[in-house]
Amino acid sequence: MKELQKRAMKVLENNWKDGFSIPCEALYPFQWNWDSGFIAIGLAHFDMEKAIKEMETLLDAQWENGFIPHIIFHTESDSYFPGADFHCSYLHPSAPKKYKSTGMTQPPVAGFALQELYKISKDKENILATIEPLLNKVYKNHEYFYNYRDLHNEGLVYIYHNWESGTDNSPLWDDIFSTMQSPEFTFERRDTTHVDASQRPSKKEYDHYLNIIEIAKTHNYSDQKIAELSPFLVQDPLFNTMLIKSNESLLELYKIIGNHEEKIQKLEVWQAKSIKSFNKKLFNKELGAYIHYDLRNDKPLNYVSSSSFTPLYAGIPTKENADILIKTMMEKFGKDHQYLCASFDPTSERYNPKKYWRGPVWINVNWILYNGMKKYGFTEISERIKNDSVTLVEKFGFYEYFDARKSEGETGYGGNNFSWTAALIIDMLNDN
Ligand code: 2M8
Repeated sequence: MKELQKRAMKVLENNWKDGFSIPCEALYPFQWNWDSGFIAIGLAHFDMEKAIKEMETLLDAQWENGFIPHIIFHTESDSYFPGADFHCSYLHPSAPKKYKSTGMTQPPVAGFALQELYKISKDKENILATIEPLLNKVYKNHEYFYNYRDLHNEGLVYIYHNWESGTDNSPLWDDIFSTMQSPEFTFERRDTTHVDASQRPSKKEYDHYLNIIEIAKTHNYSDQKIAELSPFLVQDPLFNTMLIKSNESLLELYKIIGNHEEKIQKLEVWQAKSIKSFNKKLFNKELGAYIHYDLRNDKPLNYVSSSSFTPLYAGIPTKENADILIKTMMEKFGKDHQYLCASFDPTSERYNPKKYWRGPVWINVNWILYNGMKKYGFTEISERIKNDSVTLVEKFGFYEYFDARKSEGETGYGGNNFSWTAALIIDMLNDN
């Protein structure tokens, strides 16, 4: 076994907290939704029991209406803001009494994460029986999305907060925040006590983040009211790709298991509608990339980010559009002096190579792109993105994010000993 894999396993072992993993010490001391899915994939390579437990714990926090929260506050900790007392998920009538959580969600990775567990497992029969009840929860979650988050019944679901996107402070959101008059909140930041402020969002941005939550809380996190009133309402290509890929995983697994006809039919209808609208509404030919759509202000957000290329992972683009995507990526993000793949267009004025989701490379997105490129047969570039990911981690450690500029990078950024970085490096090292 490679030395790097051993080190990665150690990171995951240290971040394991009795039933779930934290993304990293101090900076993120609770369970995060999409982190858990990626972490489970890494765990599955050396400890399947923990991998399953990670998913069970996440899905145990599901609400009665199918919703799965973005953070589950299993323990008390004052090293993170905003905590359970700010989010007040109990305001929603469907929230369980058992867990404190947020009232927002994150990219729905659980479906494909469970399929990865199935693929990695050596005992196919056993794993299918174990994950079947979990798949049913994920199905219920997708039902929630299509029932409550698909405003125009077009198969594209919205997010109502930038924290739901996972790409928290992407320059994409600047246009939306400029339409908002958020009050100045008084609060104590905790993230900037763990990480240099130059690598984190600004106070003004946090005011917007808190403002959107306050609006949702005023209406007890009612989906209907949020759709009506939230100043942030976006159809995000990364988020919808995760949903479509997870639909596909549910379909494939249900077909193997058998006796799930009704669900299969429903999934096929969702899938066809989603993919059609996705290509029609979110592909921008001039930019040669998928874009986000601002539903609140009814306009496309015409920017290229690493999210623009993720639809490859769910087989959404035609072969012709896949070629266009790769061309755009190589021209803007893939020059010899750059590691793939910066999180935002390096040729844009808004690009910041050190600041969180405004430019740095993230290993979870690289993993999504790696698998997407492989699917379409772009072998050379998929190998490059894997090698770039491994090189960055070998050089700097298991950081949260990295500088895409080869000349500038002296260290990784954000949290260190970061779980999904470790987990997905393990998965890529084991994929030949
Ligand atoms: C980051 O987000 C959290 C809020 O959810 C934060 O900054 O406090 C994002 O990178 C998000 O995608 C990730 O899931 C989370 C935990 O790793 O950290």
